Amino acid sequence: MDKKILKSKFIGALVGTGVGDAVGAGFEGWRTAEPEMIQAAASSREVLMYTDDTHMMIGMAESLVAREGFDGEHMALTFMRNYEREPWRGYGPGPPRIFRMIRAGEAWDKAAEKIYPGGSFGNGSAMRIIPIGVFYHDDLAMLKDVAYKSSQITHSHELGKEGAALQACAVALAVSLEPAATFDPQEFLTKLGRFVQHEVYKQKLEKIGKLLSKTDRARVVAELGNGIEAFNSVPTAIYSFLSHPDSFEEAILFAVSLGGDTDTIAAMTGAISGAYLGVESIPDKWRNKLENRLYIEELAKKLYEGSGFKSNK
Ligand code: AR6
Ligand code: MG
Repeated sequence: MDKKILKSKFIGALVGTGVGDAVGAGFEGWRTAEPEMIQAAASSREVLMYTDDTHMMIGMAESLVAREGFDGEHMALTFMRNYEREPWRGYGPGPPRIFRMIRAGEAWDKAAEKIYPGGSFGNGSAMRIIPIGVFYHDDLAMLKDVAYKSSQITHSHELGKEGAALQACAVALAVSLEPAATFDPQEFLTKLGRFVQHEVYKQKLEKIGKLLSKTDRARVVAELGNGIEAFNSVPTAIYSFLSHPDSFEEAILFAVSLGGDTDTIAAMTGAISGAYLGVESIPDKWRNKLENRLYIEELAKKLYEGSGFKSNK
């Protein structure tokens, strides 16, 4: 693939996360939201502020760049320090408890097992996984291994880890697609189906395939979910992208219109769409107003430059 295109896809994935997160943030918990209302809310704001989703995604990118690949302890400490500087970003209940345990001396890969039965299956480890998705896009076996390990920091439940790996894979496949080739959503789903192991996700992917010919929002929510659990949000983000593969804006408006955990579902949708279409596909009216956009772009460029020399500790 042309280097300029690949670089634009890396930047599109990270900026797409931030824009989706920020555009969706005002609608969290809504039953549904009309696209006109979503547009109006975004244009009424001077700065599009992001939430914990993008904040953690930034921490993941910072750690991958600093360590030239995955280093679990470094990543956990980066998440913890970022949280301590900006605890007001709207974090879920689990991660702050884990950061306090790590601060008190608990091992980075053990703390998460102490909250919730079997660990968390919230979508918190999938919403931040985008840097791993782009950095390891050409090695899906390593991507899966690293996605699981990164999830272990805060989300140790199998369904949390698998959700993070699935989102990483969707981003990686989107990065790898040649923009000039014809896009085949069913082929994209087949590749994701080969990648996942868990029945819960395999069934959701099958449902996505059947729902693609329809555009019934209520049915999408009923069958795929729009909740805080990884299995009720990652498949919904994949659907939002696959049903609007040619337009970043349409994909985001659709994701937010579904209501529920709108910031996270739109963040994950924006990541996949931006990874496929590149940063130029993100409307200027949103991109230019994204908080910390230049820093997020700089991180994406560093990930792009470092992605030839990956490590996995
Ligand atoms: N059993 C029952 N409920 C669970 C379990 C479990 N094993 N695991 C998770 N939950 P958490 P996150 C439920 O706390 O994933 C922000 O708004 C439980 O109700 O690990 O980082 C972001 O924008 C728990 O409170 O946090 C995202 O929307 C919830 O899942 C979201 O929060 C979240 O899991 C990310 O949250
Ligand atoms: Mg959030």
